[in-house]
Amino acid sequence: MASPTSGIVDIHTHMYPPSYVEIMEKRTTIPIVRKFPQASDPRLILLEEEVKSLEDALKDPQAKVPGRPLTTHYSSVQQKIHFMDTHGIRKSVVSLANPWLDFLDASESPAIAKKINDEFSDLCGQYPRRLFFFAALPLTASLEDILSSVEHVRGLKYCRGVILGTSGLGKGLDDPRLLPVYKALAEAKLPIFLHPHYGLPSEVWGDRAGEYGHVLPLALGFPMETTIAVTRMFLSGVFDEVRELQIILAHSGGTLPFLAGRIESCVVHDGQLLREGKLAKSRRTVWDVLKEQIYLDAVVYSPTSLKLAAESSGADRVMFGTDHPFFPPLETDEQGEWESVTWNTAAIRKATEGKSAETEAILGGNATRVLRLDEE
Ligand code: 5CU
Repeated sequence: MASPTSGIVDIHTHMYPPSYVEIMEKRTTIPIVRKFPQASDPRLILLEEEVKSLEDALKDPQAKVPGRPLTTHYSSVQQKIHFMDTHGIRKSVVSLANPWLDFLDASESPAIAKKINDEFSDLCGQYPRRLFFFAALPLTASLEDILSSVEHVRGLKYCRGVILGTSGLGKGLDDPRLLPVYKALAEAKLPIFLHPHYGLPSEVWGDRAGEYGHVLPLALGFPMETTIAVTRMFLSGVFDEVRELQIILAHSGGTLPFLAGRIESCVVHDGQLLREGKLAKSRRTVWDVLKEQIYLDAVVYSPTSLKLAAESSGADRVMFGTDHPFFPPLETDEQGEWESVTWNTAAIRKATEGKSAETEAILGGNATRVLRLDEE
């Protein structure tokens, strides 16, 4: 077992606290938790691509079980600490997993947000200096309620930012109605942790998608969703309008580091943008925003990709993450080491070989500095 004092910080690690699991148990559509006679653990069904297998399993007890097993890794804080100790992780910034509060009615989301954020705060309080959290916002509620929620979470001792999906108030993150929320978050010094959930429309995966398991929606749909969301933010001018806004992108920014050059080229070759006066010499490029307002997690599983992330944003802006409890080992004991974690630590060490200050920074130093994890 690795030492829990090695200074590794995990900023991409999720939980569904018990009250959120209870909500999912009562639901009839995704996100849903259901028991099936053909499986010992209850199943957690989250993604649009899993709906067909949910329907099949409800009709036929011989059918393949849908979703993933809802093990203690999803909802037990003791299990989180065990996982951290097993992988030498000293501190974690835990967040509610997708789809957060996106599916709740406006009449209930503010109260549920408060309850869940308080629950996260209490869980962190059980392990001071080891656990912090990104809060969830009730984005289906009124602007007034969302801003009250920001006020509430900024007062919670262990809160270090908010986790946000890409839907915003229903029209994406370039929606001007979100500007007051971005301004409130910037003013409260709460970074956004931007995380995908919706992927791409199922049709793009083709007729044979069922043969390929979760690979297409998770390996490609998730990162493209993030890339599109943050590019829309960039094009709409959000980053110029709210210069203090800080955003951490899941999965190393999706494909943003790889596509930033192409985005820039498309911008400067667009006649409409030129006519509208949006191509002034003084404009900030995607590269500027990547280096000034964007942080990237290191959940990318490859030294080649990690080098690109670190070069795009700066090695001082990339932060280790695990995506726990997703991607457990399939053939070894879940209480032992997870390959989905060791791939990422190995990628960081390889990508920063010979530059130990960068290795330490990405594994924990950056998160500690940016998210104030040495303060209690
Ligand atoms: O396996 C999955 O579906 C997921 C998910 O839903 N959310 C996430 O963060 N990682 C994997």
